[in-house]
Amino acid sequence: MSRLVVVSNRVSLPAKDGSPPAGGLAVALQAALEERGGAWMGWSGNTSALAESAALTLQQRDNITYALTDLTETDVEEYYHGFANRVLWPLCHYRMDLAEYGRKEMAGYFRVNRFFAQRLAPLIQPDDVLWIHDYHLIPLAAELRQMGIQNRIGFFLHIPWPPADLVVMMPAHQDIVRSLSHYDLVGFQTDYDLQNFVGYLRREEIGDDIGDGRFRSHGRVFRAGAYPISIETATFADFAKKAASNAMVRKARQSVEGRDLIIGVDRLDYSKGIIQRLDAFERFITTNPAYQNKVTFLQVTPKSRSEVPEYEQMQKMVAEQAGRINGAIGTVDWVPIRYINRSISRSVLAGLYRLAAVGFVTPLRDGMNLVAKEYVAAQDPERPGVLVLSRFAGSARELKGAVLVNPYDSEGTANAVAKALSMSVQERRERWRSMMDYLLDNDVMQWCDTFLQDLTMGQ
Ligand code: GDG
Repeated sequence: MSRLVVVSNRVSLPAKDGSPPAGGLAVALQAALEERGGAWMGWSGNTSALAESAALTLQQRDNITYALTDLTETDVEEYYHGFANRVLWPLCHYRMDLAEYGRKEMAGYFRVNRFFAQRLAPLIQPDDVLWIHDYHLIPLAAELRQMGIQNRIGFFLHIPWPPADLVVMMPAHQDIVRSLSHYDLVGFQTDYDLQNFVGYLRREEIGDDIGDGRFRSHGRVFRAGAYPISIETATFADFAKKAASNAMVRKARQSVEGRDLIIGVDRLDYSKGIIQRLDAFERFITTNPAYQNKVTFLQVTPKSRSEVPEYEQMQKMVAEQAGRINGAIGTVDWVPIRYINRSISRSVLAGLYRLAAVGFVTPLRDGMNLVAKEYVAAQDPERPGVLVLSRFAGSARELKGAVLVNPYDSEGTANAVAKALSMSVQERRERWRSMMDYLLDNDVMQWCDTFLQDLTMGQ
């Protein structure tokens, strides 16, 4: 079996005490690395004045080398905050209105990818299989190819790939798509993303579908497919069951006693539709007054990317919105919305999912959305809650037992919450069982194996 070399913007270093990493992706990639041996390279998260000349920091844990690089402040500003998070992220989430394209940032993005390639190349052995992750590193294969690296290289995009009409609005779109043709396998979250990508090749007349998931573009033949990412379903289900005895979860249960809990969990990001969700919740209460003092909506929203102005502004908007709604519909003995603006432990999170009658997952656009899958896995099979899920999350393509909503339709979303809360236990069980069976068969290990199998196919 070939060694595996993973590259992602950030690296998940294993805990010193040997405990498993938090989050399914890190667990799956670490398991794949342990099985095959290899390396995981990425940015350390640190800035350094010397990054250009500094060597990689290597940490060896059994058969895996963790290789970390610092970046200069300019690199972080241009590559990470600039092009990745202020151009590619908004564009791929259909928010070109928020994109701030600049040539300096684009040059920084390609420069840092070249820098990654230069650092990575000496670690690569002839038979290694490389797996590059996400929108920060799209040009990495092209840079490696230029340096003579001929290994199998796969790429997985964790965020959506938008329709051609949107992609062409980004001035650098040709360079970005040309870069993708240097991979052997390009993985998207859903068939919709794949269709959008194929539509772009056709529309720009730069690629042909030559059948069997293979494409010819820019003089290269590569494969592209949909590989919906997942979670460690069985482990998470077990974790959630055990979390019921967690002291914090017990306290939470006491504090909502007699009320149904509705839970929302998202990084603070405009793609997650938090403002629209709060509106829909307010509408649900005002149109269903019988639920006054009968529900608690808990929104857990750890801060993310606070240095990007849109995110700082959003933080204020969400806090103000939650405060306004609580002021408008709350009573002396009832706070309708509880808003937590920091990260909580994975165990408490799992316990809260299980406690909640409704998982309220309504992104305006999301590559997959693992919260939806975690919510399902965490449920009590006897008394499962109901997932209210945006049709614009990649996970809506798979989780057929969810109540699907359009988050731009506040009334429709409010009605869906009412429907979820009044659903019979039998219907809840049926809906949950179908989703849980699907997630047990399609967990993150299976995702990882399928991608790597396809990447090495015909090698
Ligand atoms: C990107 C794509 C795609 C959240 N709050 C806390 C916490 N979380 C954990 C959740 C979940 C993860 O963070 C969020 O994953 P999502 O998939 O929902 O969203 P993104 O971060 O935007 O991820 C997305 C994903 O990549 C994978 O491909 O699904 O579409 O945007 O695991 O549980 N965890 C803890 N405390 C919190 O407060 N411990």
